[in-house]
Amino acid sequence: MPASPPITPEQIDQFGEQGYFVTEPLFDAGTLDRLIEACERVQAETDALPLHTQHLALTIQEKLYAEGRIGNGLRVLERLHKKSPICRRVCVSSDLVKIAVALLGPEVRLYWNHAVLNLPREGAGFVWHQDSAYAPPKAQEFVCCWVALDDATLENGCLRVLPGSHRWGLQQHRRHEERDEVQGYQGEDEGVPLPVRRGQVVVSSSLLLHCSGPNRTDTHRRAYLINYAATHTVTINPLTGKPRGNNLPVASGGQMLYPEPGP
Ligand SMILES: O=C(O)CCC(=O)C(=O)O
Repeated sequence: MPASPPITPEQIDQFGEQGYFVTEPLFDAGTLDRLIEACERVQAETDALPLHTQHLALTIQEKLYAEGRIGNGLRVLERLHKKSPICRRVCVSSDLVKIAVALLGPEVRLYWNHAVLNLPREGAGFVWHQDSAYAPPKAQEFVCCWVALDDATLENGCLRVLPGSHRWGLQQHRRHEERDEVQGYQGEDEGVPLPVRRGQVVVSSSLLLHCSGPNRTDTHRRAYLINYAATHTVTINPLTGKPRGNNLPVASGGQMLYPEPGP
């Protein structure tokens, strides 16, 4: 029997038509607090490394942030499933896997996960982009789960989406002049803001154009992003001979491979 998904038929329809939907809170305060603690620990451990070691430990995107080349008051912490048991548990054993199975089919892999910390008063947010533009091969479509670790508001930089833009296919992305980000939409449409309470999840197609706003408050706006792909769509990296991304199977035959309470 396939796992019963914690989403409604209406949400599945909205995902198909508009490219996203917003869940009710899926995580309790204890889990969210533990995720925040994990982010703080990983951030502190990275910052405590001597700069040359730090740079060896960082991914290319993290290096750009560390060097201030993105310089927009954001911190990105990647591959948290390898650095924190609670992050791994959320990636492999939570309702998110059931949502991914409902949207992608019975064979699902964890494709990528990272936390975004939009810093108090400093964070500028992300420019319009499709997540597929960051993920080779460029046109791959996967499912992105944006888990709010804090309430996300218009003031602190909640997500904005362009409903239906996932149907436009992969847009040409140009490097932003001031930030080391790519931008896939230059139009006038301000999109739809998605303020959410902590624990709610914005589930979107990786082809949906989205951005986030600046943080004009004195507190953090943090989110944990977990991406899942249908196993057959994950391509092989010719350099390593291995499937791209985090490459961790999380569901097979429609069943979670690590049902609660986690491995
Ligand atoms: O959390 C945010 O501010 C947006 C993050 C985002 O769009 C991304 O990492 O692709």
